[in-house]
Amino acid sequence: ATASDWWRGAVIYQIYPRSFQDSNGDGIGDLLGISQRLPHVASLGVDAIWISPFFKSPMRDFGYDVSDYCDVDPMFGTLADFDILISTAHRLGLKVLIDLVLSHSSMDHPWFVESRASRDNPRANWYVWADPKPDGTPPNNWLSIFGGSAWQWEPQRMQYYLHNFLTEQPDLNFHEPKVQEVLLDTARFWLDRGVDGFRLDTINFYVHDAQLRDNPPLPEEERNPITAPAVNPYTWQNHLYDKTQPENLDFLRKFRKLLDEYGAVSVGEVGDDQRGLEILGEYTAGDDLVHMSYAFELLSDHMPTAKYVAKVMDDIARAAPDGWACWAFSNHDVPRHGSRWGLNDAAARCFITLMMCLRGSACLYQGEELALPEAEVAFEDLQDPYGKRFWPAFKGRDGCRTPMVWEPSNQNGGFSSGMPWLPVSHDHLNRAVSTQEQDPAAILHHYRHAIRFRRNHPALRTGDFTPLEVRETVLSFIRSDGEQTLFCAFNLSGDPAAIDMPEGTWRQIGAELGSAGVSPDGRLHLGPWQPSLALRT
Ligand code: TEU
Ligand code: CA
Repeated sequence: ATASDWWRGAVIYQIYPRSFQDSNGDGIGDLLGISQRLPHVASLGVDAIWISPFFKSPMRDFGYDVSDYCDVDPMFGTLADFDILISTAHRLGLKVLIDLVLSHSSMDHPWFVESRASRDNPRANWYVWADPKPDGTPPNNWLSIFGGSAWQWEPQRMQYYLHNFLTEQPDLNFHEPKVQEVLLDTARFWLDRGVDGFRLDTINFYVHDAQLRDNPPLPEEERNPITAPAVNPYTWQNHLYDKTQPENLDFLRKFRKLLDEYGAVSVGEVGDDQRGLEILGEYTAGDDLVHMSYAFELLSDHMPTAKYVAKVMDDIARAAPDGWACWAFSNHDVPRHGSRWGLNDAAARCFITLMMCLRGSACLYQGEELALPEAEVAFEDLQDPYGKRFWPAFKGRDGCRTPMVWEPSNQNGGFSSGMPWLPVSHDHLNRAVSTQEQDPAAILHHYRHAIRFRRNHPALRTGDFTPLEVRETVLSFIRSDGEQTLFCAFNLSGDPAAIDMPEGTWRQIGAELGSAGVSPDGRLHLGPWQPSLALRT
């Protein structure tokens, strides 16, 4: 692997800036706070950080609605604070990825303010405008992920505009070349400031069907009853036209050219329930599109079985033989995986060890290394507009966005001397960083061991993946880069399991991860949630 290939097999730590560290007591995390806490991140042994948006924004979607792409929101600090963050991170050996939300802007962005004012201003077609149907209803049946029609009426123009997310997040019109140009310029602005790359929000939503054709309904047998229209009929449509158009690739190619000028990298978020891995393959194939694609398969509602993990690895090998995934268990959009999957401590340890042994890169979400459970957030404290809209069927995303806990003594967990924007969860205080630091048996240390284990084994970072034994709850596989070959086995259950070692001579490794050794009977006897790791000699 070369230095420019650092992203292959990298571990990326996601920071949600509102909730990481507040440096000035206003209850909201900020860039200086992040800089203060970066030594903790570096101590985990990760390669990079991904910082969720900190750009100027009215915060209707907490920064995923940008009103100035080239400035820091005053709530988070200044451009000078960002420069400090970059230099601090680089000094600590961390690469910095920032989160570009190019598919839509905030409705407060000056471009939209101008665009909405009339049908003949210079930015009139920078957003997606369409006439109503003769009866006044929206131009087609496209739906917003956050509920309702994807079209919003604008009385000034007497037209509808498209918003795939909140009505406050109008979609930019990628069919307009000037829009593409100006967005590439914003990326250049940050590259010139020294970022190492980008997490790109919702890249398959960039381009829409210019003919605005209706999406067909999903056939009844393909509809998932759990994502029932009681919450949002979005997933019961076949999204042929509102997203994932072939022209997305043209823009991504231009974007990649720019990245290559700087040796920078990209992680593209491709959210598609119906064609996820296939699109991942398409968007990361070759070396002229995104480097990696953020995969949703391990963000599943239910705990992945060993069989499911094997199937996902098999599916991706087929659908994306030249592609590169970035796996995640948790992020700022879903309930924390410990709670989502109902994991005990042993299970949580086993899953991170497993992730560090999978082919692909990995994103960890702040607080995951502490095994924080999902926080209970009362309706009165709710901040997420998505949650407010669908409560109580869907409680929104605040439960995974509560502040980090650094010290147990302070009532705000060391996050802020003021009143935090979301309450610090009481259940989190006894898992604070400083508490776990003092306890060698704490999961925080396990995360460090697992991340270091991957770092120290090139075969885990870039080697190929060959499944050996796949059962419902037991999985073994080989990772090999030609020079180094590792055997990895996992018991993803609370019951003991026995498994055979493959042919050859092996040396057991990974004692610090609780790796099981071969028994006198020549087999591996795995305890509950126990891995076994070995190196071919
Ligand atoms: O999320 C995109 C998004 O909503 C998908 O993850 C979606 O949940 C999935 O496709 C299920 O259908 C990104 C950000 O992560 C999120 O915080 C923002 O709210 C959203 O974009 C809008 O910018
Ligand atoms: Ca602050």
